[in-house]
Amino acid sequence: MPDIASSGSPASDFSFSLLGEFVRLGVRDLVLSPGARSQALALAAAELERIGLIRLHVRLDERGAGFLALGLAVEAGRPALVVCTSGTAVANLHPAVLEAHHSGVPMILLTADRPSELRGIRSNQTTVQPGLFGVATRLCVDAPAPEGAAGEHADAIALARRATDAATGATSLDPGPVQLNLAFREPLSAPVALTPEAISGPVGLAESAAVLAAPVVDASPTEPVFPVTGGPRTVVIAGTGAGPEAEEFARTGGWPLLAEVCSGARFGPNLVSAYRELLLASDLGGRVERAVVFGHPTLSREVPAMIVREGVETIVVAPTGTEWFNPGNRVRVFARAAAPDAVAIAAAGSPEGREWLGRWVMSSRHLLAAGAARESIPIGDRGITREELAAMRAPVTRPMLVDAVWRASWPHDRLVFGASRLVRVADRRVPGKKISVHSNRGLAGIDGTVATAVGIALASQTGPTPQSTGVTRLVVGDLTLLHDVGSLLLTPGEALPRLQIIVGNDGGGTIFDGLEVAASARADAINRVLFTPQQADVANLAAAYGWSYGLAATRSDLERALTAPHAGPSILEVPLVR
Ligand SMILES: Cc1ncc(C[n+]2csc(CCOP(=O)(O)OP(=O)(O)O)c2C)c(N)n1
Ligand SMILES: [Mg+2]
Repeated sequence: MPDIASSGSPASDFSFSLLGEFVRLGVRDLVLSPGARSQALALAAAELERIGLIRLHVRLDERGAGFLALGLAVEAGRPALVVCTSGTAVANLHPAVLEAHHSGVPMILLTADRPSELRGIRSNQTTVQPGLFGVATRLCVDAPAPEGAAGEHADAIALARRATDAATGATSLDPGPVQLNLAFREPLSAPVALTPEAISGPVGLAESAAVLAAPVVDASPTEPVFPVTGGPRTVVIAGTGAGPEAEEFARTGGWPLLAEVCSGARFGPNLVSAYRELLLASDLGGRVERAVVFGHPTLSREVPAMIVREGVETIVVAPTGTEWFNPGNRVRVFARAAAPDAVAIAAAGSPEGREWLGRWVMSSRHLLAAGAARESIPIGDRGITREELAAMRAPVTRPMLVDAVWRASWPHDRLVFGASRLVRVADRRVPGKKISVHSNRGLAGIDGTVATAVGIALASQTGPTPQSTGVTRLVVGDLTLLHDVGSLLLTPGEALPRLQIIVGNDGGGTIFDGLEVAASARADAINRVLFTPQQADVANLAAAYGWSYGLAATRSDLERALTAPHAGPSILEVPLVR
């Protein structure tokens, strides 16, 4: 790339060098919130968008911007850049940084700051930004203000490379957030017009299919594959992030697969969907001698309870990350990868092996069939029966809602769950299906959920080879939607996400009704400080933000709205009884 240090503003020259190198390294999305201190980065980003080298997403609220970057990275498998100004703007990125830290999602923050002479003297909009995110960043660099000195172009390139390596876990096997805190001095920017050739080197968006197909994230473990031998009565647990490896492992070893709904492994012949009930059954869960865990299980108490039980040996497998799932500090083996050995594969075909697997799988199917029968519609053989009509007009229940969404979702779609109740209802009952499901389970916050889903939708539907031709559906509770309502604010002129938000509106946080204390404490106190009632008008919110809106009070409304969603962003409100 030619040195374009010619604008008259070292801030702008440095910004072009830095962003240009990120583009060359394969970064495609940049999320930006407005501010004066970050103007050089912002204007460079606008120019790169103009010549087709990046997709720019402008968001007013930095908290939503951070989660949008998280969603983009979850879907694309490579980091998005986040640009913001100095002061509280930076602090608003903290929730997304924590979620990315705990779920191992790459993210690169470019936080603009005052130069050293303006720090610590009560100058406006100035705080201590380096290190603000503590241990949550893989790398934090406080870069001094560029002055136009020789070598700054090379410095910018080196900085982009270091940041990308650290965020993707290229050498550390620990992907996560990176903060480049960038000081800028006046003149804060100067106009620059680029041609695509100015950012020479490999790729623009139009010719970048090969780069898009090969994510920057390289999660291949360097350690050997741990051999899991046959013998003990084994179950395979798949939590968030487990992916298809867990399914393959369970199938090869002939072991039951207890896969959470957002594990990416909820499919295949060995699947045990109703794992929570069965872990409590003495003749199944009670007889487990060994658990092999993939991903991060968070949706049940039964899984950690089994792992801490006397007589259960646990192996935890995670290709990346430095903090290991380890309930009660009882895990014996931690491995980057694992495979059943020859003894295990032979044992899988033995009568004992087949009996063990068969009992789990059949028991789960029976439980699921019983649950489905309770929600099913009786079909008459002579036209539409009165029962059918009544069933179609019945109010929507939570099981009905998650069943209908699950049925409507296909591999070309994306499904996202908010934290709270509905993800747990789904986890207990939906059968196997090889579809893409995401939930922010790093910290299971109810914040940033709308923005995360927008990011997943946008990343899945754009680029020269879109990964999804379908819709993204987000299933959330009312409080979770309201918490991130600001992320409904989209920017005119930007691509619209094909996103259907399905909000189960029960007027507050009904998950807390399940707490033990709800049975003993005063009902009005539980209401006031845990349930926290809300009466927001979702239809008017949708209208205010320009989202199309629908109400599904009955099963027939619901089925119709799910099979023919609006082409752009839409909200489907589903009233639920508390
Ligand atoms: C940022 C954040 N604040 C608070 C919580 C605690 N919390 C968990 S669920 C919940 C209520 C969610 O209510 P809603 O979205 O309506 O779902 P429901 O349980 O009613 O289905 C809250 C406040 C959290 N997980 N994250
Ligand atoms: Mg609710």
